[in-house]
Amino acid sequence: MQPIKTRAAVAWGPGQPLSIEEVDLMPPQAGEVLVRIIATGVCHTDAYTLSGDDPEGIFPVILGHEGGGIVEAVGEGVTSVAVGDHVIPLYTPECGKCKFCLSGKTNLCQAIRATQGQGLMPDGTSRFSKDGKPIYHYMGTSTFSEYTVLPEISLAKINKTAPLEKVCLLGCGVTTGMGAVMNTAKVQPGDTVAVFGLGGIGLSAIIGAVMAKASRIIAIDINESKFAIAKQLGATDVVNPKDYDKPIQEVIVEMTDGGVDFSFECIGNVQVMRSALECCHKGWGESVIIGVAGAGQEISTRPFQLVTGRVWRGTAFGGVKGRSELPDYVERYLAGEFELDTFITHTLPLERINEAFDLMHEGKSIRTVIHF
Ligand code: NAD
Ligand code: AHE
Ligand code: ZN
Ligand code: ZN
Repeated sequence: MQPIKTRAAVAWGPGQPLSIEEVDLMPPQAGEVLVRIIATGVCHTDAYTLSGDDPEGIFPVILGHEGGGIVEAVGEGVTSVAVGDHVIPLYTPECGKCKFCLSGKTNLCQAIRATQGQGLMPDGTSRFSKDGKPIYHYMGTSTFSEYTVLPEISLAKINKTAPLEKVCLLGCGVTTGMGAVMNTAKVQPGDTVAVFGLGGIGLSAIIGAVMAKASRIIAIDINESKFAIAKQLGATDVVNPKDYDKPIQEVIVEMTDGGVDFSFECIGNVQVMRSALECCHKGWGESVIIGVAGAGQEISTRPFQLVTGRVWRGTAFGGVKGRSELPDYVERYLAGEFELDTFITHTLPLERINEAFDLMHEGKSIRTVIHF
């Protein structure tokens, strides 16, 4: 197979708008797959890396990690996917063989984590270039390109009847929020829950809490325009911290007779992470960090918060193992267990992808889905 040209949104440097370019893409090498991306969501993590706050951020790069696509070609030795298969790219791959995959304790496969973090394919090189100069991959997925190359272990093969322009959201946001509640926290019927931040992740956590039959779901955001959707999805209470002259954790502790059973931080704000921990019930409350914080930022609390039984944990991709478990999320969507339309507040062609970032920063969108 010869190299091809592909339309892609290139991030040439931190803080710069993406630039739509025709770039060169090398064919898939051994163990790699060429995928035609049909649609991709824009997640806050793309904006985080574009901003320059990501310690692993590297430029020039093709961002995007919430895609849905169709296999166009396979490299030597690829057996688990074939041309025409519908796939969701995985920034958390699943090799099934590494210590992490075999542990049964985590979804954080480490088989290719080092090269992925350097913006490279597992052989240490990039498939993307422009005028002979390499452009880096992002999170092993680079879905802001019409065509992209991924390792075979970074693809979940899904039901062909699923609409890719919707289930692309299961490539990150929706799976992360639902999985954090059901997989990481394992919320049980009757539990009380607080969700901080009502973007794509927080709203998906609300869906997860409803599915887990939580008795109370307190949705917290400083942007009240998010409250209607939160209530529609099942939040029982909505709270704006700006309405109170005391710390929001005190407000929630008072509302819940001592604190919630579980809280979820879906923003990436280290002060809010502290509030999320401290609004948990003494003795057993657990707080799950989902939000990604900028370089150099650290969390803090009084150790007494943990001595007295609160638990602080975190989750990536909702603890979901992409190849073995994500196809079932697609089936559950197809079976009508949850919906995705509410999340897709905007759709745009690739050429207008910068508007998706504007909408996110202005707090006007939940998810913009980009079409190619
Ligand atoms: P988003 O921008 O769509 O939503 C964030 C929400 O937080 C907004 O509604 C905003 O109004 C609200 N918010 C901001 N500051 C607040 C504050 N001080 N108090 C209360 N609410 C506040 O973002 P998203 O796409 O939903 O992503 C949320 C976070 O999750 C980001 O940090 C993202 O990088 C991270 N993330 C992590 C994972 C993971 O696997 N751990 C996966 C996806 C996203
Ligand atoms: N590169 C950042 C960390 C970014 C991060 O935590 N990414 C999450 C996924 S966010 C998806 O929207 C993740 O999967 N983390 C696990 C991992 O191995 O990257 C940094 O701080 O260096
Ligand atoms: Zn994401
Ligand atoms: Zn592995």
